[in-house]
Amino acid sequence: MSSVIESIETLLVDLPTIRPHKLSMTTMACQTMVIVRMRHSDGIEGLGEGTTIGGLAYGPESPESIKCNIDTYLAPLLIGRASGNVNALRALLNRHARGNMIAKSALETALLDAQGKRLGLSVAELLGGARQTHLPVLWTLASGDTAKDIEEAQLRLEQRRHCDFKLKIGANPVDQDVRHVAAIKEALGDRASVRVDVNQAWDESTAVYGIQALQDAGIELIEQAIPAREHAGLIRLADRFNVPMLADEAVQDARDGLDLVRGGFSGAFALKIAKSGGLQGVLELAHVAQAAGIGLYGGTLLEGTIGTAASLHAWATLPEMAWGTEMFGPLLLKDDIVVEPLTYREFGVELPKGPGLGITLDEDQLAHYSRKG
Ligand code: MUC
Ligand code: MG
Repeated sequence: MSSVIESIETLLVDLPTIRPHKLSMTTMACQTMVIVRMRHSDGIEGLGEGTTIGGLAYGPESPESIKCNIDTYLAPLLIGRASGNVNALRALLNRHARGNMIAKSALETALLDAQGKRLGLSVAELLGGARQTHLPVLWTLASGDTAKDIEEAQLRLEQRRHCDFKLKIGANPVDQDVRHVAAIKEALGDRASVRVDVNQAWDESTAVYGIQALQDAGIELIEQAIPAREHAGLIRLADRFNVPMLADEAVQDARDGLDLVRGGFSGAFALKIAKSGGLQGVLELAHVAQAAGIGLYGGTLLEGTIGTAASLHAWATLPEMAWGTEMFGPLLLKDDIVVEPLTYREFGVELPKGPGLGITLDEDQLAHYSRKG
């Protein structure tokens, strides 16, 4: 008989960040990942990760709710089912559980990792094959201090680690944020592309004022300036300014993408496996964007190595993305729970080689950082 899913274990893993990471809605000193270990009757283990930012600060799922909902509702749907048909299992989860996109993403990742290991293929190969194996990666400057951010950016440039920078703004009054961003852009000049992420913090009139000033300062991309559900406002901002708008929280899945496209949106989409419920969902959104001529950006919810590797396998199947990626999550963490970290070099990251995700857990590190009790 073919393999069946025997057990699904979830672990909360707390890893400290290398410095406080300040966003408009929270400051992170630690990242909590939900690690999924899915064991199958053929002895294969699939790994997955479900991660968000700042407990409930970023979205409706917290690490604790992800773990609880997998353990209580989602794992029982999967246990005892045949392992290999990821499409059927994804449909089953969607039929019986609404929302919970991060939890579903973690489970789909574990299913794909296991299937890849079973067939001797990488996840990118399972998805049709990689079109790129070295993906550009930007760095987010979010120390909360202008001088420190400039120093950090200069170091990353010297190391040839990153040459694109995203600044987290929206926590301070708009004039203060604009001064901060303009000072960083001026210090870096043409050596770096500087973008901002407002994480929904402005209303539309503040956005009109702030974006005009940021455009004048030479900022290249404005991410999610206004609340997620204000699609019409985002379309108006995209029409009004030359600097492009990047939809992040506004575009969770293909349906959101289609709504924005139908409304005449002309900016770019941030893809995240966590927003779309996994790799297949995020690729559906990517395909809507491609059909509409919308530029793509490979986004993160600051996942660790497993979630980052899963995202990379999905991005690798796409043509080069117009705005690159921000798959730097593991670099923001002081330590890791895998045997071999991802390879960051020449302003980007290498796609890990399979089978599956191409990632092996370090059991001692996992035990050390797993939440006890
Ligand atoms: C977000 O909204 O883009 C991505 C990079 C970062 O620093 O925060 C995330 C979330
Ligand atoms: Mg964002």
